Amino acid sequence: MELRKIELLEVWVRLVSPFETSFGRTVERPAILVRVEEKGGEEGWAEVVADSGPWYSYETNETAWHVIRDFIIPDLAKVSSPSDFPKVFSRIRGHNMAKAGVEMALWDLAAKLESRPLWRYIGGVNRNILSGVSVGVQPSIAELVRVVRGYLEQGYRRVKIKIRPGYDVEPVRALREEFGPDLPLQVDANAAYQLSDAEVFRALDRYSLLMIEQPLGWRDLVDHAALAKMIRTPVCLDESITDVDDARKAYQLDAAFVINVKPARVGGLGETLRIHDFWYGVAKRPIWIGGMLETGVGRGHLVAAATLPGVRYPNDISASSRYYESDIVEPPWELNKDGTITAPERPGIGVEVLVDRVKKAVKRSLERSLS
Ligand code: OSB
Ligand code: MG
Repeated sequence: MELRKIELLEVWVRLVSPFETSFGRTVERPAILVRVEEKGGEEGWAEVVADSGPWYSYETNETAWHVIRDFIIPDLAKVSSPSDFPKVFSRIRGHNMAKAGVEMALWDLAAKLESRPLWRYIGGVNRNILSGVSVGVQPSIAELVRVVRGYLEQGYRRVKIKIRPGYDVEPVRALREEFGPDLPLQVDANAAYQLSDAEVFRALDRYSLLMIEQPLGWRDLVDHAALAKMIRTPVCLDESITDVDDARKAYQLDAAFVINVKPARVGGLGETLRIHDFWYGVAKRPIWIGGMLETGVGRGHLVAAATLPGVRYPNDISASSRYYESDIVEPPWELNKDGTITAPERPGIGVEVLVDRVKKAVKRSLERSLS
């Protein structure tokens, strides 16, 4: 592919309800939409998910804008396929969300140039992906039960709740009491605990959770390995895995049974595939695909990744309506009655970006010619 142009469009999108985790509360979030265009006029789209503050990771929408504008765009013309991306930008340490935003736009473009759906283009096999829902910390246990019941009625196949010190065993106990032992249930601590909180994990261990996600430090592997030996519940890593090398080390230390792979966190779809091929293909362990409250644009890349054969648990990929009043793509992402989302057969991510709506809402933009 010969790239002709790149555009960045930053919009702020408001969630249908606030999303609260151990690191903070999100009501509205920035999304930097990336549009690349090649010489024949074909386009590719993706999204930078970095939040307004360095809470989940050190990146923000400001650092991502800076890194893309000043360090990625100047060398972007050297890239002639998405798989070149890591080589060309190997000098840039970290900033995976910034990299992923551009890299994934190239994957969408590459698939469209071959008139193939992105999920088939990257080797996906399961067209109907299992959709789970990630439920933020709620103001009360009664409210949590009510919110979860609503999602189950809509058809979501698995529930993940956010936990933090003081809001952990009690919400899990309440959900088990209300919905029984068969509800596929898991928890995500977003690195809010320490190994010395072992008592909490031993208590959670009695509730047959599918997994416990990122209980300990956001860069830790060693303490997670120690915790994994103490409990039966499988340990899942999110924040701690930023590339395939981290995955290899996690395997060597036995720090996790499962990885929540977020394409944005690991620098894009290329690294997603490498982690998949190692964790599933070599280590013979399962992955699933996590989200960052993406708009319909980023959701397209998540859906594609979730069709990979090593995805063995339901994903944090819900319908557009779970996040936004009106999404910025057409058609919006919908949940089937059986709790799956169907990967489209249209080329690329398979949804049209509502460019007029985006341009009306845009907070800042940048356009650079690449030829
Ligand atoms: O830890 O998985 C996480 C959202 C923002 C930041 C971190 C996380 C999450 C989620 C939501 O859990 C997943 C989704 O997009 O539905
Ligand atoms: Mg997580």
